[in-house]
This record gives sequence, C-alpha cells and structure tokens, in this order.
Amino acid sequence: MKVHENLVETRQDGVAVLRIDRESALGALSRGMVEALGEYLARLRSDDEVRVLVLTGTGRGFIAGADINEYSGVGRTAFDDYQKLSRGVFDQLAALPQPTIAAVNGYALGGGFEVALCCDFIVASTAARFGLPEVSLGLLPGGGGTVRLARAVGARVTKELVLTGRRVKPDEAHRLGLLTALVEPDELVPRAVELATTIAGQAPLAVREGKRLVDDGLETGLAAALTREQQVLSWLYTTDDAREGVAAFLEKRSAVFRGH
Ligand code: CO8
Repeated sequence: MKVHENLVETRQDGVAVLRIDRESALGALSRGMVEALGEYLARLRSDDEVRVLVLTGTGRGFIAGADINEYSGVGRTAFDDYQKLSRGVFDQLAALPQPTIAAVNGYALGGGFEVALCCDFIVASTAARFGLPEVSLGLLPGGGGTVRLARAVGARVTKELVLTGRRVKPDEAHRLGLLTALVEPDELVPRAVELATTIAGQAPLAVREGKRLVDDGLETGLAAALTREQQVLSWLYTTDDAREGVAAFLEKRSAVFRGH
C-alpha cells in the first residue's frame, strides 16, 4: 500500500514494513514525506493488527538526511516550522507503542541517522553508512542527533561524530553497540522481519509495557523506575495472557496470546 508517493507499506503476520522509496535522492526526506510519516504513525499507534514496525530504504539510501534542495534558501520562519514538524514526527516514532526496527540498507545521514536512533533496534547491512554531516553545512543536528546518540553511545563518541561529520561504517557502529545485527545486503529485510516476527509472537501487553519501562526508566530516578517495574509486573500477572503463558509452559505447549 502506498502511504505517500515515496513511502510504501507491506504487512505480514503482525509486522508492517515501511519502505522509503526515493532512490533518486538516496531517501532524502521532503517535507511531504515527514508529514505523511507523521500521519501514518498516528494511525499505526492504535492499529492492533500491527505489532512491530520495520523501517527501511531503497538501493544505496536509507535516508540521506533532510532534502537539502527543499530547505536551502528558505527564511528562518519556514526553517523553524520544518524543525517543529520533524521534532513532532521523530518524537512520535520514538514513542510509538509498538517496537520499531530500522533496517538500514545504505546512507543513514543527518535526519536519516536520527530516524534510526528513534527506533528501538537497528539492523544494518554491510552497505550501511551512518553519520551526522550537518557540521559540514555549517549546521548541527536538529532531530535528536546530539541527544539520542549521546544516550546510546556516550558523550565522547557523539561529540567526535557531531564535530567532525565523519561517516561510520557498520562494523564500527556494531562495536559501538548501535546495532542488533549486521548482515549482508540480501539478508537485511529478512533478518529485520525475523526479529520483528519473534517480538510480534510474544504477549502484546508485555511487549508494549517492556518497551515503555525501558524508555521511561531512563528518564526517571532509579527508585521510582524500580517501583514502576514491579507495578507493571504486578498488573501483567493479572492478565489473561500471563495466565495463558504460564499454563502453556506447565502443559508443555505453545502459548496463544490474545493481548488482554
Ligand atoms: N537532500 C537532497 N538530495 C540529496 C540528498 C539530500 N540530503 N542526499 C543526496 N541527494 C541526491 C543528490 O543531490 C543526487 O541527486 P542528483 O542525482 O539529482 O544530483 C542523488 O541524491 C545522489 O547523490 P550523489 O550524486 O551525491 O551520490 P554520491 O554517491 O556521490 O554521494 C552522499 C552520496 C555521500 C550521501 C551524498 O549524496 C551526500 O553527502 N548527501 C548529503 C548528505 C547530508 O548532508 N545529509 C544531511 C542533511 S542535513 C539534515 O539532515 C538536517 C539539517 C536540515 C537542514 C537543511 C538546510 C539546508
């Protein structure tokens, strides 16, 4: 299904794969694409059919950043409007209740790297390249690059990448702990979908709450986060899916989870 001229969705077994289809510009994000992504994510968050989202690109580009042609020469108000729009959409992606996987096939630069950092997992092909080249334009990241990357890999590595604009190959990204898996290009989407399908087969409430606990726990003090973890577990214990999961274990069969 076409979500936008440059965004194509396919679905199977609770997994939605959204492909950025703009190979001629290496997946660079136009304003229309960002708006359409926002509308898509708003629909997806209440779509119980989709348990996991995979985001990928086409050819040599995952997302080579914001569309530089579209934003060069615009006034400050228009530029700030664009920043506001992308902040909202990137936050929507990071806060999506369903787990998200960036399957990075090629260039993930600037806003493209930031989109990947908003996802819960990054699976990369050997052809992927990550970077925050904004400094070479006299700019800086504006979609969370300085913030989300620092939370993922620490301040020193982030400063080096932000201040040099250096491109990172996937083996280095893997060593830095950014990747869940590094695979050959042909295996990229199948590997991401395999991960997605494994997660989609778990109890839906536990998956959603597990994602939220980890994210919220990073924003909260230790004691409050530990208390919240036990509250969530206590509630999950009362759900039909937990009863089913435990019963299935004791009866040596596969659990059938229904999401309540
Ligand atoms: N925006 C628009 N078009 C792009 C972009 C982009 N970000 N990236 C690549 N393209 C286009 C090229 O213009 C080219 O188009 P055409 O064939 O019509 O000339 C096509 O994609 C292929 O690109 P190249 O010919 O350059 O391919 P190479 O293999 O030689 O190089 C690179 C690939 C290294 C990815 C190179 O294209 C590149 O450096 N791209 C720009 C990457 C970048 O700087 N991204 C960060 C953008 S900034 C950002 O995301 C946040 C700040 C937004 C503010 C913008 C203010 C102006």
